[in-house]
Amino acid sequence: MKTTNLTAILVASTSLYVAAPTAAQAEELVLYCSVQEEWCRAMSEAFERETGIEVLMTRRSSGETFAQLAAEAEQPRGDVWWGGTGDPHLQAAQEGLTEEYQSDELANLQDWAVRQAETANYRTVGIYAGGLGFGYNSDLVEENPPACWADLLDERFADDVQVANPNSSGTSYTMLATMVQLMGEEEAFEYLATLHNNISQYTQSGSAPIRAAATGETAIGIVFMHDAVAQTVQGAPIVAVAPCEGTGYEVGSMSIIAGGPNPDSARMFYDWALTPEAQEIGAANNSFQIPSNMNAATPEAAPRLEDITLIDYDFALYGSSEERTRLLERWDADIGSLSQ
Ligand code: S7P
Repeated sequence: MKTTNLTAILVASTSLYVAAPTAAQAEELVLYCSVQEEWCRAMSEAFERETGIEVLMTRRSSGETFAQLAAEAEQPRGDVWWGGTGDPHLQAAQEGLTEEYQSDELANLQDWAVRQAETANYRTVGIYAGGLGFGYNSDLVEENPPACWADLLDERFADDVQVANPNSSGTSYTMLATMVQLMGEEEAFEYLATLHNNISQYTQSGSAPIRAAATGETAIGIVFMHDAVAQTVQGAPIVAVAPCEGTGYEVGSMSIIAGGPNPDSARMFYDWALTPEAQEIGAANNSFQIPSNMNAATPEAAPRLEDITLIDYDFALYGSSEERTRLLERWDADIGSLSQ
């Protein structure tokens, strides 16, 4: 497997020269991957072993990958976008950046995964799910640990909370959309402005805050609960929390990029990635989401959706181009502009 260099990708995507496809390229797959690097690599290597098709993989956060697809729309360079939160996959579908495809494996998927496909007219599909929450370092927070979103506003956590920037991170956009749905938009932005007083850093990647909490750099990281659990499983003093007021969740998704250079490889990867065997690669690589294939084993450590108070997340609305663009613009104006 080759992991493509980010600079090379950016140079390639702005170049006016497009090489004609060759026979050798037909045996390649250009994979844009938005889960943890370890899982991206394991998936790429397993697909190579399975098919002999060489995988050129790049890992980027969900919002960044969406931006890359949009930037490359005239000359698509990628074949499949695998993983990452569902909202930007839905936006990509609406904007015609991804291609309609229905796999035979659809019949074996959980309802939430099929609904995701239906919402996008089959231009994307759900591959896993997981609830949003936060994690805290129990060595740093020994008394009265936070249990609710409201607790994160406590002055004792000044400069001790991290969350990602919602422009680059699907995790953080899920939080923004969750707050708007939980509280109403005005109250949500008031909450985020108050929370800002406790934020030490808006990271680029969604899971970076919990890695920082694991090393003691911060006390609390707002992340998907499975990303917090991944740290606990590796021995860090991290406790994952499902916020008491209720919370949103993601339907992690996969899409075939419209006009990509290797459409046959793309469909092969898509079908394979929906099989139980491929979906079980996550748990073996420290990723604890709920797989979308009903026949795939759910990792023992995975936070169960039925144990979390979930809101009825409106994926169609918050994954729409208009609403995602509008909310991100408002976040930039109201929150991103505040000094750190
Ligand atoms: O770590 C796995 C995971 O949380 O990462 C994806 C996420 O979109 C990538 O990080 P960003 O927040 O930086 O976009 C999630 O889909 C996935 O569960």
